[in-house]
Amino acid sequence: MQVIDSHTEGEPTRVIIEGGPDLGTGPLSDRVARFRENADEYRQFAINEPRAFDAVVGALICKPEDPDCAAGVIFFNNAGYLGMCGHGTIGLAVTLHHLGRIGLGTHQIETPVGVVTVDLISPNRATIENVPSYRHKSNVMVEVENIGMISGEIAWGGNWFFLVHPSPLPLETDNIEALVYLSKKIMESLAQQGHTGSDGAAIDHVEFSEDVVSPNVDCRNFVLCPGGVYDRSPCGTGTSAKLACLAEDGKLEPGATFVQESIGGGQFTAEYWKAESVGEPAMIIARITGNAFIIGETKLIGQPGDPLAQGIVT
Ligand code: PYC
Repeated sequence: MQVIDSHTEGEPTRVIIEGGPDLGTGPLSDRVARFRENADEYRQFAINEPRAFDAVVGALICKPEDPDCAAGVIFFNNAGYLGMCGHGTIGLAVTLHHLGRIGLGTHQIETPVGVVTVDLISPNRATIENVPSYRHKSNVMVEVENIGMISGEIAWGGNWFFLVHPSPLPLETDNIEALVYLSKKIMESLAQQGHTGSDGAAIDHVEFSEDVVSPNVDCRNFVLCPGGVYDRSPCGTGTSAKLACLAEDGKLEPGATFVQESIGGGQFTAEYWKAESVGEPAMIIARITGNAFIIGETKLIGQPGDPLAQGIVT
């Protein structure tokens, strides 16, 4: 299997460019189901230790159904499959450009949850225009064993998020272990207490955020991803969900710049406008800009007789 690795504001993306599964044709939502049911060993091979580590997000390039799209993509990680991935789409665009498959400018990319637009501003900087995002519920109370009640919002940004603001713990790197522990407990409690997205899907990302008093940054965040690791970037789908909540509360005007910083210091510059939508909930379109850099071109090998040829399956 041939892969290209990049990082977007610190968060890795591994794009499979050769040797991935053939998932046939049809909507990407059907192809991701085939990937999960019939070809999950490819995900494990590409993403599990020792070939990768838990924070890596994989991206399988697929032929798009829509001829106007430059590519289709299915994102996956150590736990399974993602609807969309903001940092991964920026990494994918930079990778496709590195391969000479796309030029600078605007391209459409098909994902299992809809078409996104990516504007490749330079070989290492891109803006994505995400699928419509919205807040599903506010003031959701979840009881976390030995911790107490935590209040948050449920929002869609291409994945389902539970957003807690202000963060229950200071967003400092010394607290990462405690933040991972607490956000995992919240994610488990959400599932146990029956909180889901509007479509009944699991809420598989938890975001803590805090306002930042600085001329260059508006907000710092910490995002727990489905596989129990935190996003090293400010999380594109999480930032989209956050913008949807700010828009609903009238705390951020359409077109106003919002700089989101990750706990590790990577930054996304974001803005939104109101999507044309009928009725409730009100939808927004988030635009997220960030940098990505190529860090490796690798051939992944599985030798006969290797008991861990699939990687370490947990
Ligand atoms: O950037 O949307 C994102 C993302 C989701 C999971 C990891 N990164």
